[in-house]
Order: sequence, then structure tokens, then C-alpha cells
Amino acid sequence: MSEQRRRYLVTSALPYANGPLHVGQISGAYLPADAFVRYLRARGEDVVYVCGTDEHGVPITLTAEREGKDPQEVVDYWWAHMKETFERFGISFDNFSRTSTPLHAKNTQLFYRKLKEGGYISEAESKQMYSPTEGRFLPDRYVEGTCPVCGYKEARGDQCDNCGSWYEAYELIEPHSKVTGGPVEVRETTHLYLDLPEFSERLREYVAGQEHWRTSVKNFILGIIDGGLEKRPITRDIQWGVPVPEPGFEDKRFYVWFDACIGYVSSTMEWAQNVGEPDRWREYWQEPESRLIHFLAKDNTVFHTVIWPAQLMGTAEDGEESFVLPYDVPANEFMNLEVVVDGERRAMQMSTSRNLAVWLHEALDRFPADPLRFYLASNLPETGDVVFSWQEFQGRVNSDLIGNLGNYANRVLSFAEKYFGGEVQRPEGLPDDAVAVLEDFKELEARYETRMLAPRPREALGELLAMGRRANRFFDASAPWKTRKEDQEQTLLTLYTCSVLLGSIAYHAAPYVPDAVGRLEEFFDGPIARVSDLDELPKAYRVTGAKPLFRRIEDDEVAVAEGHLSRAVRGEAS
Ligand code: B3M
Ligand code: ZN
Repeated sequence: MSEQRRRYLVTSALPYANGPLHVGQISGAYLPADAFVRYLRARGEDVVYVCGTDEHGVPITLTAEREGKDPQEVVDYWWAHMKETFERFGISFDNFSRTSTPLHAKNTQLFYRKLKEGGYISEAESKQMYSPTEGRFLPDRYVEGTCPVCGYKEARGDQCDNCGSWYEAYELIEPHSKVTGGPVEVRETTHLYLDLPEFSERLREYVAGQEHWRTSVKNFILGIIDGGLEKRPITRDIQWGVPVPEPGFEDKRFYVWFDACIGYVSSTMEWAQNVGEPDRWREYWQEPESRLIHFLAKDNTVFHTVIWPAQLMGTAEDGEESFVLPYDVPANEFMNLEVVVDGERRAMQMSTSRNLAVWLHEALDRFPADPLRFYLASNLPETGDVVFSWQEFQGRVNSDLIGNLGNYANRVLSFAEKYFGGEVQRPEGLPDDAVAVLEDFKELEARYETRMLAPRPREALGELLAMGRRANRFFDASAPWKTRKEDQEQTLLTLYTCSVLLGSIAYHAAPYVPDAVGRLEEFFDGPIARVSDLDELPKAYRVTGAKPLFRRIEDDEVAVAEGHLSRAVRGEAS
């Protein structure tokens, strides 16, 4: 255990409640956070992990309009769907809330009032896109046009997906309505603004001081701050969202990105209420030693490293109630898909609208969570974009998860049961080769920990596989199947050492394949622990009724999964 318990509040980006989850989202913000959190919990740290659905804004109203439904109906359905899918996949949130709760509306309005008291809110007329045919102001997301910076043709109204720049929708070249395709015009409307320039100095100092941030993230954000921040409108001409507590704003709502990050606070408060200690959220949000860590995909970085910290800074100036600022914002890159088109394998961009995506709930209908988690973790977009491939899924699962880790567990467990009646007692002393493998393990455990805490769960997984290889090598070199005929004592030494290693492998595998480790614990009785944490080696390990932990992924299963993607590319319903 660590000498001193550290406190962490970990979040995963709040997914918009307007459609099913796909593996790209999972790799960006959920699986890495979950592995990290599971490891922290096992280390005895004080950690709360919260999330919830993002239920406001145009992504929701667009879906509702398209489906002819009420926005509330849409978010109710997808909140429940996502909650269930996350559970099936083993994402271990302490709380999964939603931003349509009354508590969250109250919090959003409170943040607003505090920012206003601090003098950070102003009112101004602005130009907004108006659709004469639809007779209404169009939110940025309803507008499309050519990016004023890079010339990308399908740029969104608020941000360019191609070059990442932000602008106002009226700066787009040839803007048109995304709903009707018709032209849009500029009209005046009044909005509330958050005075970001007021925070520039403090933001710069804050970001520059984050020694542990990924350099790419840090430089990107410093560039944005140095480029000059502008006041940002925080209200919209829209009917769906948190009401604005100002006269004259009855027909407007807060912009979804004004309330979204506040959702993390609301979810933590809800968690505190659920555990019967309603004030405990403060320990995580207001005590300076608490580490606030936001996992997300890179397109959400600016909101979490500029606007959100400004909201936090400006809300808490009366001293006592100051909020911590994000300690880390691990942003992941994107995931593309490998698709078989006319017999050729090609990497393609995911497209949720064309159904060209691997939907998590469907993947879980075909395969257990563990192998999916294992493959995704081995292929996280930690340092660059990655490609999801069903063929590679099969390869990694069959060779690394099963061939390396599962195989090791099987060999040790079945040998113990077959030749020792499942009783592996601690021998008198350990020979040099056993001491050596235990020492190697301590080193691998330290490397794993450094990488996991970085947080780089994909790299940590590489260390876990190295442990598996090292343990298998030890088993091979000791050849217990040979020694058992002539030297029972030597064989016991091997098996005992192998059991200690298995306890360590299971400990380090648990963040990735929690179900399998849970099953292992049913037939493997002995500490699931790091070798480095064993003050004294356990007296005995007991094995009863061991079964294989994983099943192989078959060719026909892969073919079926790939067929769905190929059909999506050809535009056929699947
Ligand atoms: N809902 C964007 C997204 O789902 C947005 C994240 C909010 S995090 C507070 O990618
Ligand atoms: Zn652009």
C-alpha cells in the first residue's frame, strides 16, 4: 500500500445522450479511466469516479427533431441505455448521473450567479444565424459552411473538425442550415458572456505550471491562451437546457458547454447524497490535496483546460469555497476502423450517421467484456490515432490474453490440482532462480505502476504481458512436469513460486479483465497481490475446481463482426 492515501476525483467525459456508445468513445474516455481507477482502488487510494449523460444542447435537439420526439424522451432512453451498456462493459463508476436533474440546474445557476458576482459576466448584442424559412435562430450546430481558417467544406458552426479552430458561426463562408440546406442570414440577438480574457494571466500560470501534463496538450493550450482569449457567449436561443435566471432571458437557455463540466460536480454531490454523507463531495472538489483528473478525447480538451478552469476560478473567490483545478486532463487521440471492402482491408473514419461504427452494446452481444476490454486497452490512442480491427482483436486475444496470461494461469492451476491435490504449501527456502524471478517481478511491477499512474494504461498493459512472459519462462525452465517424477520437493518449490507470480499477474490484470480475475478468486485461494507488497510470503495457496478463464475467439465470429462493417460501407442495412 502507499504510505499515505491520496485523494482522487476521476471523471470521464459526459457522453451526449443521443445514441449508442461506440468503441471509439470507450477508448478515448472510459476504459483508460476505469483501468486507472480500478488500480488506484486496489492500491488503497481514496478515489471517487463519476460520470453521467450530457443531456442538453443541440446534439440532443437535433436528434429529437430528426426522430420526431420530445428531447426528454430521447435523453431518458439513452441515459438508461448507456448506463446499462457501461455496466455490462464493467465501467465501475461510483455514480452515473445526468445533467437534466434539478440539482444540476440549481448548481449551474449557482455557478452563474457566483461568476456574475465576481464581475465576469456581461451582456451583449451579437450576430446569430437566423433561418428565415424555419423562422428561428439556428444554434451553431445547425449551421454548416466552409472553415474560415483552413477551408474545410463541412465545418461545424462552432468549431472546425478538420483544423480544430474556433470561430463564430457567422464567420463561416457560405453558411447554410444543416436541417433544410437553405441559406441562413445574420441577425442581432442578446446573450450573456463569460469574460475569459480576465482569466488569461491566471490560466497561463496554471497551465504553464502543470509539469506532468502531456507536452502536446500543454503546448496546444498555451498556444490558445497566448493567441488571445475572447469573451464567450454562455447562452443560446434555444428552448432545451438549463434556464437562465435573468429577466429577459426566459426564451434562452445556458449553452451546453456552460453546464456540462458542472455536471461532474453535480454527479459527485449526488454520489455523496447516495452514500448518506451529503457534504463529502467537498473533500474531492474543495480540499487542495485532492487530485481532479478528467479523461476525455482530444476534441474536448479546450473546454476542460481553458473554459472550465476559468469557471472554477471565477466561482470561488470568497476564499473558503475555492475549487481545485484539474490536476490532469489525459486527452486521447482518435480511433479509426478497419473495414473489409471488396476483399481489401482499409482503415476508415468512423461515421455514426452511416452506421459505420462498432457499437459497444452490439459487441457485448457477441463477446464477453473482458476480451473486448483487453483488446481496446492494448490499442488505446494514447500517443496517436489507432485503428480498431476485428482481426487484430482475435489475434491479440488468442495470443496475448489466452496464449500468454490465460495459459500461464491454466498451467499453474491444473498442475497444482493434478499433482498436489490443490495444496501448495510454502517451502522452507527458495532457490536462486525463484528469488531471481521474484526480483524481476518487483521491477516489472514498479514499471507497470509508473505507467499506470502516468496515466498510460496501454503502456502498463505492456508490462503486464512482460510479467506473463517472464512467468511462463520460469515455468518452462523449471519443467515441473519432469521434476515431479524424481524430485517432489523441487516441484513444490516451482509451483509455490509460480503461485506467487500468478497472484501478482492477477493483481495487475484486474484493471483490464476484472471478470476473469473475479472468477479466478473463486478457485484460487491465496493473495492477489504485488510481490513487492508481500511482507512475508504466504503459508499456502489452495486451488479447487479451476476452469479456463477465457475462450478463444473463432474465425467465424470475426467474419460476422466484419460483415456488419462491410455492409455499412456499402450502405446496406445490417
Ligand atoms: N458531451 C462532448 C462529447 O460527448 C461532450 C462532453 C462533455 S464533458 C463535460 O464528446
Ligand atoms: Zn478548419
